[in-house]
Amino acid sequence: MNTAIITGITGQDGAYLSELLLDKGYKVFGTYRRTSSVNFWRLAELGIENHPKLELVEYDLTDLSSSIRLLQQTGAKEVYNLAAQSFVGVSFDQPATTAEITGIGALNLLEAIRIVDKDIRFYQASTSEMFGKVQAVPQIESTPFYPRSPYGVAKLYAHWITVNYRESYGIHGSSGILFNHESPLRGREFVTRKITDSVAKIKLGLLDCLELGNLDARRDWGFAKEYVDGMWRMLQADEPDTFVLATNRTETVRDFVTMAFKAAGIELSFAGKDEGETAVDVETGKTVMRINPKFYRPAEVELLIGNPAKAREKLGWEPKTTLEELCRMMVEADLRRNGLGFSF
Ligand code: NDP
Ligand code: GDR
Repeated sequence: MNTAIITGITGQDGAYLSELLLDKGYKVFGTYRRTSSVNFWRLAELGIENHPKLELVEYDLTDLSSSIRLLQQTGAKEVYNLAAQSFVGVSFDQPATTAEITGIGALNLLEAIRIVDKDIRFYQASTSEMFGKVQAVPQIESTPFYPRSPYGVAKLYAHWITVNYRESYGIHGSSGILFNHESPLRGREFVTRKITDSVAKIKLGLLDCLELGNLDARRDWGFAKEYVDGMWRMLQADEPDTFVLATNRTETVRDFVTMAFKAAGIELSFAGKDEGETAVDVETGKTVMRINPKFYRPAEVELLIGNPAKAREKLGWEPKTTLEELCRMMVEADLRRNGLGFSF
């Protein structure tokens, strides 16, 4: 039986990847960190919380001996390292913690693989944030990196240590440079879900106005469920490698705001600029979006757009869901959840 470890099982990608591997007949060990109240709502939303082949394991990825024991006790043949302090904004306030979890966490798993069994395959959740202040458009695997946040810097370490263990010890370690991917399971601190959740609340009369930071940032947004399939494909390939997963389309945060309100039947009119920019509901005349400078970042990634040609050619991977479909799916899920009186 195929056996895999997924670190970060409580996150968006951890949930979708678990679903995918369970559907393929894998035994999945999902790791979570100890907190006073662990929340498995995403696994519950997918209906896999109590799946007989899913075992939840407490694990601290900042601890090397804990990483070694994890591999020894599970006998897993594939490790997907998805756990991270993954919020760019927070990384400016907690740079050292971010380095420890997001950077050194990957090293601990690679060291454990080197010690326990070099044949274990490893996936590192790398990110388009490593391109940061972009050096070419669109970005591909060979585009030079220039991270713009402590998160991006930590991820760059994890990326290069994966490449280094591949080259030094022959470990099948692949790095997926994934561009932003979203879904109804996205955390509410990230901009797309913050927008769709707020749009739903405004539509239902539970909120007056959505507050955002930089509306001009451009992102290449895809559907998370399709991206976890790319992760799996990387570990099935004969050779480990580095792959970009992206849609090759970029839109501004402002475009996503317009799209989300439209999906809820609300037409917007924008006025003002910079910190004074607002959006008004054309029908009611009410201001439903305004800028709050507290959401600006000390250094911003202005433009991301990735070309996934290598993944298409070598892995047969392709994004299918359009941004309009994705946005609608997220707004509908948030309308349903808020309508039922809860929202995670
Ligand atoms: P989430 O933020 O939804 O999930 C992150 C996971 O990491 C959660 O399970 C979280 O656990 C866990 N985690 C955080 N801190 C620790 C810690 N100290 N110890 C153990 N576990 C911890 O992220 P996504 O699912 O969106 O992303 C998955 C991975 O892919 C991340 O590494 C992210 O950086 C990376 N990535 C994501 C992209 C995206 O657009 N989604 C794009 C490119 C890369 P808890 O629930 O306890 O907080
Ligand atoms: P990002 O995602 O930083 O790209 O990292 P996020 O959704 O947080 O920000 C995207 C862009 O939107 C701008 N923005 C705001 N962002 C947030 N969160 N809240 C706001 O109110 C707001 N207003 C404007 C941001 O400044 C930014 O430009 C995500 C994470 O999933 C990372 O883990 C992952 O590596 C990258 O995507 C690829």
